[in-house]
Amino acid sequence: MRLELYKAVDKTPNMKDYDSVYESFQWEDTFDHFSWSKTGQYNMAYECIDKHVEEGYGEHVALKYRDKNVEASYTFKDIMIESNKAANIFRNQADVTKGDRVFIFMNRSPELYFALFGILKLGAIAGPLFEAFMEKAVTDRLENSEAKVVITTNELLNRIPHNKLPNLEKIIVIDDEVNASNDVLDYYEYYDSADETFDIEWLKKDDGLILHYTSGSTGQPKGVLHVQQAMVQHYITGKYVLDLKEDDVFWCTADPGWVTGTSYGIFAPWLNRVTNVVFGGRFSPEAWYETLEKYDVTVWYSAPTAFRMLMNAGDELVHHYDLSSVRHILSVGEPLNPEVIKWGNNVFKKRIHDTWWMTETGAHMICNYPSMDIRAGSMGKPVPGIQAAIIDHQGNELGPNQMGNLAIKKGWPSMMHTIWNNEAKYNSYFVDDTWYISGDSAYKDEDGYYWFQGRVDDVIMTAGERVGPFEVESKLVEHPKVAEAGVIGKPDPIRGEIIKAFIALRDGYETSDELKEEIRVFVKEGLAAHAAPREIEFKDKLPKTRSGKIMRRVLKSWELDLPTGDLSTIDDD
Ligand code: 6R9
Repeated sequence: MRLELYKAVDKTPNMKDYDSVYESFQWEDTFDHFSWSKTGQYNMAYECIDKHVEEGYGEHVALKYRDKNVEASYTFKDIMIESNKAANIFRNQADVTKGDRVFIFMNRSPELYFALFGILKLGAIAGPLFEAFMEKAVTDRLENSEAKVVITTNELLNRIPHNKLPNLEKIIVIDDEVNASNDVLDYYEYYDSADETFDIEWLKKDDGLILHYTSGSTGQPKGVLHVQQAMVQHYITGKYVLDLKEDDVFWCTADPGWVTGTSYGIFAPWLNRVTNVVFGGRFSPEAWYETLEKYDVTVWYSAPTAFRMLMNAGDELVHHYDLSSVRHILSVGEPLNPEVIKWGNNVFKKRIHDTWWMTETGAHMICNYPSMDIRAGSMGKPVPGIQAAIIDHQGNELGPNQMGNLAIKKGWPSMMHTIWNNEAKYNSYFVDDTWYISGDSAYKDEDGYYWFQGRVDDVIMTAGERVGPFEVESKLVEHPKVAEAGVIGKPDPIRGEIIKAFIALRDGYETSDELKEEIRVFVKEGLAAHAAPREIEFKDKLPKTRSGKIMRRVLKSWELDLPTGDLSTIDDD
């Protein structure tokens, strides 16, 4: 039996007419919504949580959490108090202050969300780390950001090589029975006596908010820094794209280790004061349908891989659940294929709305809106306030139906502020200091709809997760039997792409299936499960430029059985 009656949510879209809103929209028009328009002082935690309590919505349910053991519900007031306690503990025990990088390395749990807002209330920069990261992935990120504190659990603690990280002062463990020491603190030892009130640290619009590490085609993962003013875009896209309204129950399935899990798994719903569902367990079609049904989810944001996995579980299963509360479904992360759209139409009697954006853009860029005619296969049209274009390598705008680089006019509120410790990398994203170059190729049709074509670079999108080949290759060559490795994305019907590694062994080692498995496990345990190659092929030698750079383009051609093209045009850098 349902615990609560489903409250019907008004089905009229928040944005009733895309064209006229797009024409007249100014970012400034949204500023009134925020307290800083009067005070000049910013803090994301205040706008997401405390403000709602002050305005009389303290008892409104903010978070509904479930995993296989726990089910819990928290009001905005509960989260305010819990995050105040967290902020006090972090300040008093670990001396966290404004601008410090504090990482959260936890599986999804209510405490992760309390800790995150505790960090933000201190004016510190939160760095979420995906729970599947193993030691190398964790070390690279903590080292690059010079993190001062990590919040974690007993299970993940041994993946943080404390002694190799001179800047890391404290690790705070939120768990039962913590083995505390000088630098490893037991959160609950301080919890009962921690004050329930906290004076929020007020910030400027360009002060740091969150640091997400993401992969490019070369180099180590880079730290994309977002700042406080990103909230303008989180709020307005929550309203126009997610179509969030009072009484909505929203579920974003992404983990906060990825940008979708923070911008839309945390900030957008809470800036819009809606109930946010978090499912902490492993994926299973039953558990997912059950979550939709149990919480009467009205707006659901997920990814093509997840939809394809549900689709594979069969339509029969769906009939065991009452999914009639769902009124709006959205997708992100990979191309949304027509079969999935068809499945959505059948099963939910709803059109799945595609949204396009990236870690670096911080929020939605090109989307399908409830108010707009959708063209299946198109990513939609730019968000109000965003100017997009297709440009060539020189930065010239191309006309309709011409394929080129998808670019965005610099200066939107949620644009990354910098790449941590790498100004040159940041600058390399822009042409003429005007256009941000996405790295995706696309074209625009006569009516202004954008159509995704692929990545310009070698970045792999596997099951909606962005994996840089370089990071995987670097790990592979650490294996004592591997001499050289080249990694590509291989098309896959469920996951979009899978990671395939071409490997040349050191002299004296024989190829075998056991060795493939050994290498896979090596990456899985050293870097992350999702970064481990699903396929490995041994080669005597890998194709390289004269300077020794592995030519992934040639590997891809081998894989797809395409001509390898004119090899002399490959960059010789
Ligand atoms: C939010 C997120 C960004 C890359 C992006 C593109 C791919 C995202 C897409 C899409 C086709 C869509 N991508 N949305 N491809 N259709 N609707 O996913 O961020 O992890 O940084 O990945 O994902 O290639 O460049 P991130």
